[in-house]
Amino acid sequence: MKKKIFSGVQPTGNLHLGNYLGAIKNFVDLNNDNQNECIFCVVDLHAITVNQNPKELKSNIHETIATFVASGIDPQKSIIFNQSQVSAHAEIAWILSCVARMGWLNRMTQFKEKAGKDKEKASIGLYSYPVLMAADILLYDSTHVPVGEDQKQHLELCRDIAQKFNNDFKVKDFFKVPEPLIKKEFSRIMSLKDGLKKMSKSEMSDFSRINLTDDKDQIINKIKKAKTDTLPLPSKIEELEKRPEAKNLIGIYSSLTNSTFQKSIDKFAGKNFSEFKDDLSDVVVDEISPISLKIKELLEDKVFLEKIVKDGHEKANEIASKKVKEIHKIMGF
Ligand code: AQP
Repeated sequence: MKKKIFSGVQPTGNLHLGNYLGAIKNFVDLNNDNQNECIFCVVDLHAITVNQNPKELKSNIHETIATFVASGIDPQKSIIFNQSQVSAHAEIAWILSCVARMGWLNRMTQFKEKAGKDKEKASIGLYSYPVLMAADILLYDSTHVPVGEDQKQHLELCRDIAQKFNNDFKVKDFFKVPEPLIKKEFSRIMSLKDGLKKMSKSEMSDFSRINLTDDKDQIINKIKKAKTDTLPLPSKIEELEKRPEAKNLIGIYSSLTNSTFQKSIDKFAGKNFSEFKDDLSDVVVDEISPISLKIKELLEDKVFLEKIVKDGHEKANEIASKKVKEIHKIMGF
């Protein structure tokens, strides 16, 4: 049985090393495995749960597609498309929002974090975002969803919604209950300025993240300025627990060198941060610079980028429309 893979990235600008190591790098590996059918979506309907400038959104959509391709996703093998172009996503999100329970959504920590103290002023879309995410996944009979650790809770909600729909309408296995694909180690990359906060596109300081469009000098400079502590690097994993910034940087190094925490710790034990940061800069530059250059090159060719999403849209729409017809029948519409 082929695995059906689905995942999305919001076109909210500043795609960063966290998005890459937590999600996109995984997408590329899945794309390269012929046992998989992959669909990667630019989730622009999710992006508008917070204010967006339409011009910037358009350019961020192009940048996200360019990032997918520059990172190594092959549009001939995988479907790449734009969520807003397939109207089934919004329609099925409505139906699923009549299945999901308020109590389930009230538990979502991402809403609490993103809405902050002013939750009365947050959009309804920000609150119901995980239901739209469930529609995205379930429309394509996805079996596996590669995401960063921060999306685990939303995926559990998606599974609950699928099971409740199947039970309520007595349609056993109609919606496939998807499995998360979350890397065990290094699944959450933290801010370079605060090891307790996740690296994020919307963080004000550009020095908190390595953007996938950063050039060599910017990467070196950001790593040089990354927050650390005054101690030398430890020799035991347990010692990292109280040192979040050191843990994060060693995690990034290990992830990029396909190594383990322990091996990286063994390599740098007792050394000072400036020595480690030189090596870290080298591996980040080696991985990210070619992607950054390729993104810039692809962004010059908007016709090519538009063609990718047009082709992807046709394929995605065909699959989704079939599922919508079946859902209509089940619902009695
Ligand atoms: N810091 C992170 N570490 C590991 N994985 C991460 N992801 C995001 N941040 C990290 C994963 O990247 C994928 C795409 O994320 P998204 O664009 O859909 O939205 P997000 O999770 O809300 O990303 P940001 O950067 O945190 O954006 P803002 O600042 O707008 O909230 C997802 O699979 C996610 O897990």
